Amino acid sequence: MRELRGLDKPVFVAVNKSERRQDFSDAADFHRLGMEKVRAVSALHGDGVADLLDDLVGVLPERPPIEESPCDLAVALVGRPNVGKSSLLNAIVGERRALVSEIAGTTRDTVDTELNWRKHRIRLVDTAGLRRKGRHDKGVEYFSILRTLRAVERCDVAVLLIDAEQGIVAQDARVAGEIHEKGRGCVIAVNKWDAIAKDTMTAKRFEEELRRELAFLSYAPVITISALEGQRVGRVLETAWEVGQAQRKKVETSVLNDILDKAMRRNPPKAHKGRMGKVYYATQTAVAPPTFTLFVNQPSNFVRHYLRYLNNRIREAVGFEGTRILIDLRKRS
Ligand SMILES: Nc1nc2c(ncn2[C@@H]2O[C@H](COP(=O)(O)OP(=O)(O)OP(=O)(O)O)[C@@H](O)[C@H]2O)c(=O)[nH]1
Ligand SMILES: [Mg+2]
Repeated sequence: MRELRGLDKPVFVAVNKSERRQDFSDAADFHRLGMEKVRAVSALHGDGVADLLDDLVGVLPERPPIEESPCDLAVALVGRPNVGKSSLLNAIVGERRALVSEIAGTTRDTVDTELNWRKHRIRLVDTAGLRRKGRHDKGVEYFSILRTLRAVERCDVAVLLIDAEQGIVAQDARVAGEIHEKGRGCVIAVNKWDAIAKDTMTAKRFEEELRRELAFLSYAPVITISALEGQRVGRVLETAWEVGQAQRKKVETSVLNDILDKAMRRNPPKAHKGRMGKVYYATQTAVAPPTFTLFVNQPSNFVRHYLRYLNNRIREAVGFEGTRILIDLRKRS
């Protein structure tokens, strides 16, 4: 051990054959040897191995970004542990690619799967579920969150899975917020639809609850699915593709200005400091998410709810299902 310390590298101690020990009182002995990181593991049964791996991952140097093979669409499957992300991946791909189990936290790392779909190349990214705070899996939890955020960052469209049995929980809102903030496309898939008692109102009521809890994602299509039975899993991919297209859609400047003219004539912005708000000219300046720059006389005339009104009119006229739309105001005198 002295030699190991001399190397000036992080050292971890794995105390093997610990499967029979309930409390790990011997750890103190190992700490006395000057080793900071001591883990009781059982190579035979797998106890503690994941935690050890998390310790190791924690000291790895930042990797340069991985060169990703080009694809037409990257879809991330995100959601709380056990919601059925890996099951959905398997159902879409049609074979058992990812490990599925009833133990929350089965998927520990992000797994990419590429598939051909209608002559398009699609990358599906299975993620580790965002975990609730737990005393024993701090490390696991932290890295799961980081991985989810990273998966959202590098996707075009995120499929947010919600558990039909559990309803919407705080973690769902957290991931949803991230998708929205990053301007990624979003499809909401309510999974385990097979497992709940249903009447004719169930789907409607569930969607109402969703819209209330995740109001900012009002643009995201909702699909009720069963990854287990394969119900509507094809629709998920199809919808994700459409959302991806919507994200990259470009509106011609003349069309855009027509939409805005009409909307403003129907419902002009309130005068501010005695002046009427005017849009001289508008143009789409970005895609994914679609961003519209409006050159106006007085930005202060365009208050938040008025921008929402214009936003909705653009959405109505063009159809941007599954994607956020941004309006950017520029003052032009
Ligand atoms: N009834 C029902 N059970 C499902 C469905 N989809 C998944 N499950 C079950 O839910 C459990 C978790 O499924 P996974 O696919 O491993 O979930 P996950 O989201 O990948 O979980 P983590 O990797 O732990 O984050 C398993 O027991 C699945 O069989 C579904 O549509 N209906
Ligand atoms: Mg999984």
